[in-house]
Amino acid sequence: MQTNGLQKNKTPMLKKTTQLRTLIQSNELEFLLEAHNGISAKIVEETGLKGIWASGLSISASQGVRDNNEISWTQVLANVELMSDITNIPILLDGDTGYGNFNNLRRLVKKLEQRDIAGVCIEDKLFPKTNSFLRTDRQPLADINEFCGKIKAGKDVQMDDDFVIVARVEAFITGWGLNEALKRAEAYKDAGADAILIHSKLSNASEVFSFINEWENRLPVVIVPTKFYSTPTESFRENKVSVVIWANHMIRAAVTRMQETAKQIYNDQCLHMVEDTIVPVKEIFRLQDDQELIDAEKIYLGDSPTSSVNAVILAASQGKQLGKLTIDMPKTMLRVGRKTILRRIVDHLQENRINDITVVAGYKKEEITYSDLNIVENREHEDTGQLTSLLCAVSSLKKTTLIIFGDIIFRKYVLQLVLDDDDDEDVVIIVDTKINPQGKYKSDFVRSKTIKDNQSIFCDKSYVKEIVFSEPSSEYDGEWIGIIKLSGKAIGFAKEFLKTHKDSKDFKSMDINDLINHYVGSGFMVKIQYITGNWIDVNRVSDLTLANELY
Ligand code: SPV
Ligand code: MG
Repeated sequence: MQTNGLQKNKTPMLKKTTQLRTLIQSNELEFLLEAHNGISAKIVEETGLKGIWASGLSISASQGVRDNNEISWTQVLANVELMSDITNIPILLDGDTGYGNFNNLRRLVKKLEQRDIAGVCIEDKLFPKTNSFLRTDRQPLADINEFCGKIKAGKDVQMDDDFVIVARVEAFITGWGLNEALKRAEAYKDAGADAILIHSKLSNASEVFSFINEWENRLPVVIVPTKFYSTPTESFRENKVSVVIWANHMIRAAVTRMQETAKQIYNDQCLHMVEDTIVPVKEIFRLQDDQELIDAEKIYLGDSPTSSVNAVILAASQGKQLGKLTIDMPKTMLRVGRKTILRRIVDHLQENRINDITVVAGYKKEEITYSDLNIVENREHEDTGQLTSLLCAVSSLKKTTLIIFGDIIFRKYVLQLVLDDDDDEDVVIIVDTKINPQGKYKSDFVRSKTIKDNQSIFCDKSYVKEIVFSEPSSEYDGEWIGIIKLSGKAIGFAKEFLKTHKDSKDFKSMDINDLINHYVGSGFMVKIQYITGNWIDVNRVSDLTLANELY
């Protein structure tokens, strides 16, 4: 099977189970750090730590519930699956008591293996468990035989020999002494456990060290120094601890920063003070590995018919007829509903995967602040026409270029009509058939010719005979709305036209309609795609009012 670029870049890794087994059996002191969801797991992995503790306490806390098996085991499973999906280091799940008896544990092990979780730790208490630092005097221990049966059942059912089962001894936690702890550890070892987690609630490591001393490394020992955090790590090393679990520090760190941030936002009712104290959104995208999706899209989506199209939006004019509304901004930046006119056009383009967008700005160009656009300037916007603006964007006339007026609002399908037109013509324009002959405002009206095409299911095709800037009249076939697609020879023609005419005395007053007529006069077939309504040219306050009603 042919591989693709993404898979080739993957370095082969050891199985997660093998990684965890190696870590537990290594002669060095090793560490696991708690994580409770996908993003915290990823953050743990990025530090270089070799493994993750999927803490029951932290997973519960992150959902706002108690560490008393209040969330179901399948909810835990779903959570740990997401953690595993996003990371390459092994996860040891804190499986509490195994969520029931031996049979429940069998099912848990099966489901964990299916999700690439490297191991599970089970504790010798009763379901539903209570956290080891709460009401410990009232916590009964599991019957030794019953717990051994559970371990055996788990070991019997695991498919991968390297899957790890850690048996957690809670004898110290519940007030039993060293002998009980040793007795249990021994039994759990004989039942097949891969390591013993010896837990303690003391603020020093005396209990765990006394256990280790007697235990003599018959199985690797795992500890959780949440309460005896002040014991130096070097002592753990000297005492031949195998693995230290930092069990809840990611959730506690998150809670600290969330409380601070929430309080600050509540007090300030604004974001100024917090913005620089938290990660930028960009960092979230990085953690989510957005880049991988960009790369994958290149491979799997391929070049869609529109991805090689770019756009030029002519948005240099102030829009004086809009009066006060355009004193401080160009009309392209006026809002219609929740979005500016320009943003609406850009969104339609981007929805069609057109991301190479150039805007020719002029009046109050600094008001056009969108960072995803390439802005060029027509400095002479006050006394020049559309072709001067187009000249400012001449380097943006590429393979297939859409030119769009920056003051029109149109429905999404209008853009699709012109993009989907894959006939051979190099110039396609959108024309509205609806003309109000009583209308008083001048616009670009079109006279067309129709050519019969019996080959096509759409039969007849319409082409521009002439485009005239004039008062409306029924003698025209429609109104050009200000969207034109140029491709093939039409691109070179436009560049040549701009070059040869730019110094002529009437160039300053020339508009795109002049270019269209030059296309027609030079033998280009300027194809028409008709629409009926569904767009608004925002020239006056009444247009804006209408646009706000409709969009
Ligand atoms: C956990 O992290 O959920 C643990 C360790 O089981 S402790 O909270 O210390 O019991
Ligand atoms: Mg726990």
